[in-house]
Amino acid sequence: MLKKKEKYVVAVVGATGAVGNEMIATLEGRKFPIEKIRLFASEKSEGKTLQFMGEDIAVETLNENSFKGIDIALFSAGAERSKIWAPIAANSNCVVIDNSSQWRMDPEIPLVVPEVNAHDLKWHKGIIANPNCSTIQMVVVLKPIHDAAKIRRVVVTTFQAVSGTGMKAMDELLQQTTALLNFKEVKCNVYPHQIAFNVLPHIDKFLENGYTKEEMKMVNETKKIMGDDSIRVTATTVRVPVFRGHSESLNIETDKKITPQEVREILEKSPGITVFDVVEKNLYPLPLDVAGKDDVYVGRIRNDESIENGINMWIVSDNLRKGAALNAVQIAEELVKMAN
Ligand code: NAP
Ligand code: 3JN
Repeated sequence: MLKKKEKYVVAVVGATGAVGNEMIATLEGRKFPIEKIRLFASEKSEGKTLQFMGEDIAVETLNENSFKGIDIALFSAGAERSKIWAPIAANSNCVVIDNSSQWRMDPEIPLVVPEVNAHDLKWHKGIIANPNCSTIQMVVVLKPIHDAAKIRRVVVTTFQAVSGTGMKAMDELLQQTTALLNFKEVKCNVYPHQIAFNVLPHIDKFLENGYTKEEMKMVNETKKIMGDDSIRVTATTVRVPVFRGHSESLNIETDKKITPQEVREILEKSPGITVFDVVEKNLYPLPLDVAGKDDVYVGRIRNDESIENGINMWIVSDNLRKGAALNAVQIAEELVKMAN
């Protein structure tokens, strides 16, 4: 448990990455009460410095004693690193907020989106898991609807930005686009196919059931965060040539009838959501507009006319902010509120 203090020693593990960079910016932007920040990355980054509050901070590599004196560590260095280092950190009385999939489905570890299940933070034992970006933006919207009209089934298709894959993927989209516009040959290193001017129905590894790991993360994580195993979820996750901002087409079936207007009113009152739905003026959320913003944006709210109790909508959120860094920092803020 976090001890109450005026200011905390905070670490970012994976500080040089796409998510780590955003974590540093989010801690700074939200004025998180920081006494000292420690930044960790791989040996490749030894000698690098990163800026925090106008100061140059040296990037360190991890060792068994790294977490001594650190109150909170935000991890975004991948599941293998989390598997090794999160328990070591927790044993040093450091609370870990882990962005990887390593601990998400462990029944001993809470999986938290503060707008949905901040109450689960009460039972953490030193490690808290941050969900997958596509799950986070979906459950922020599902929860208030579920409270008003129990959700039976969700059919979701995602349109995910390349920043979800990290720095190298953003570089690959830039390189490929530049190459194509200059009539040069395209190189594919990160994705199995060209991503520039293309759409790939494939995120993370394929599993035996024909789904990808990303799709099954959305199915399983949603049930755990919502605390309801009865919600049926089916997902198709797709990579699109967008730098930042994941979009999702959501189809929801509820137990009882709920109208698009009721959904609009419920979502307008819910935390972390902006309804942006003025189709007469061609207004709906777009990743270009939502990049750099905190909320989950919802538009195209309409009846599913093919079933009795169905709603369709379009949701967009910044995958590096609410999908990763912001959610992790919001968890840290909740821990600070709960500290004693
Ligand atoms: P990225 O841009 O490739 O960055 C990876 C980071 O991990 C870099 O800082 C890298 O340091 C660091 N790292 C690698 N090996 C390390 C080691 N042995 N010790 C310490 N640090 C090490 O990837 P990213 O997009 O930021 O994603 C990082 C991780 O965050 C992912 O693997 C995933 O688990 C998680 N993630 C979660 C979400 C979500 O949906 N919530 C979204 C994206 C990513 P160097 O620069 O020194 O190599
Ligand atoms: O691809 C995306 O848009 C989100 C990617 C998330 C991700 C990337 C690499 C490893 C994860 C994740 O958060 O589930 C992981 C992982 O930790 O398994």
